[in-house]
Amino acid sequence: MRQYLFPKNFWWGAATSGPQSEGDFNKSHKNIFDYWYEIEPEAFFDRVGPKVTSNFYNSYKEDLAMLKEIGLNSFRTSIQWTRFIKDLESGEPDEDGVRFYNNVIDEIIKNGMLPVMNLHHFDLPIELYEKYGGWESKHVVDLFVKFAETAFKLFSDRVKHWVTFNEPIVIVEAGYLYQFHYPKIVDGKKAVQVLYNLNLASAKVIKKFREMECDKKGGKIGIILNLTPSYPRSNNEEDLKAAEIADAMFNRSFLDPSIKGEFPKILTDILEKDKVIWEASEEELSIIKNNTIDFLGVNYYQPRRIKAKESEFDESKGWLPEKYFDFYDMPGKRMNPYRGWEIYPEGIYDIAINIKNNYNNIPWFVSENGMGVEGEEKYKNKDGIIEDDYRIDFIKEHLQNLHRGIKEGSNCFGYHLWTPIDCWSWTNAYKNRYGYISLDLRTLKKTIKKSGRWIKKVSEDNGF
Ligand code: BGP
Repeated sequence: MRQYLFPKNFWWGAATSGPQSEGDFNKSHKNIFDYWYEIEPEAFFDRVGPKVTSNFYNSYKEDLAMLKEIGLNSFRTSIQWTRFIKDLESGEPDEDGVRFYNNVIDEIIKNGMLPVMNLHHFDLPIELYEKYGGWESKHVVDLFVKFAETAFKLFSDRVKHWVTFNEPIVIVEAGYLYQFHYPKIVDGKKAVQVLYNLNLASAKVIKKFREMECDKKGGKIGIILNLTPSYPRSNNEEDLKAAEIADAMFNRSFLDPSIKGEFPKILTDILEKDKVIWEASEEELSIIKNNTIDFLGVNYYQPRRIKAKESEFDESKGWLPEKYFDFYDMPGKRMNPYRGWEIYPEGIYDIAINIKNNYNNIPWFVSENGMGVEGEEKYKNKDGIIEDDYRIDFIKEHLQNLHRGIKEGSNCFGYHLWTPIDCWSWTNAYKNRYGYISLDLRTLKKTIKKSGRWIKKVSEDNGF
């Protein structure tokens, strides 16, 4: 008997991105990761760069057939700006890019899956960074809208679920605060402008989508945010306040404008007081106000533990969000030691209830969740299949918490694992594997793991 039955038409799927799966074959431009790997290969685990990744450019047919084989009914990937657009200024498409994405979309549909197409997954063309400062520039915002327009024109007849950005806060954090991604700048003021420009870009793309009447033809558009519920160390007032500010900075800074059309006041008050507020015009703010999303994707991996500041903020690096809180290393927390992320399945329930109570119960889905594990080879059985019971348990625990949220009325319509086939990860390259399907880096052979067989049954039964 199924103990956890999910709503009708639930999305059982998985997500990847263009830069992490396709390889750089035939691309007309380089993105910031292609470039960064060229100048600093040692920044990537085992010096493996984004050149081949999972070879999806060449093997998309076989790969998508495998996704069907494990019972998935929906699949997200992203259209690479650097592959799809030939002229970045005019938005004119690249012939081979058009051919490739047309084939991919057709093939997803042919295999009985719903295509979910994302327009940006950290993969800014390097030229736009060098010429204009990338997302620091509002001209780049407008070029992104042109790219989106070309994509809607060519694919919106078949693609009905669009996403403007994947995890835009990561562009801010990794590129402008904590140096995880190129350009590895530490500049709070720039970070704040980038945060605003990304919100503006998302709203402008949504505006374009509606002007082109993609919505009238059954299309829906959303954004994917990595939500990290911010839990205070204690219930004392200082810890609560610190957690509230961290939540406004890392979650509500995109959640509120995307759904309510407005930035949280607690955040804008701080940025104004500290004189680092973004440059914005009335017209832009009204675009943000009037072009909110149809659905939300939530990537959930880990919570954020916060405490009140314990030491004086060091002003020497200029303004940073940590002026208002410290990250809290909670003793005894359960960890994924390979990725260094806390495992806290209850977080997904809290997210479900937060969306229900504070965000008009907007339709949403889990757009990424998953467990990256190093050295999975050692779990191979005699038939060469990886027995990843730890992944099955991880997914089950998260689904149980999600189910509880849905039972209490949260409007969640799907669960996508990161990722269908082991794929390349930013600086970690192929260190940690996340897939339902394994990839042999040497031969590029793909093999379904135990979790892949398991999810097929879950998808067929719509629960477990
Ligand atoms: C998310 C990204 C994905 C993916 C995933 C796993 O933040 O949207 O692109 O990479 O995390 O994380 P990582 O690859 O860093 O281990």
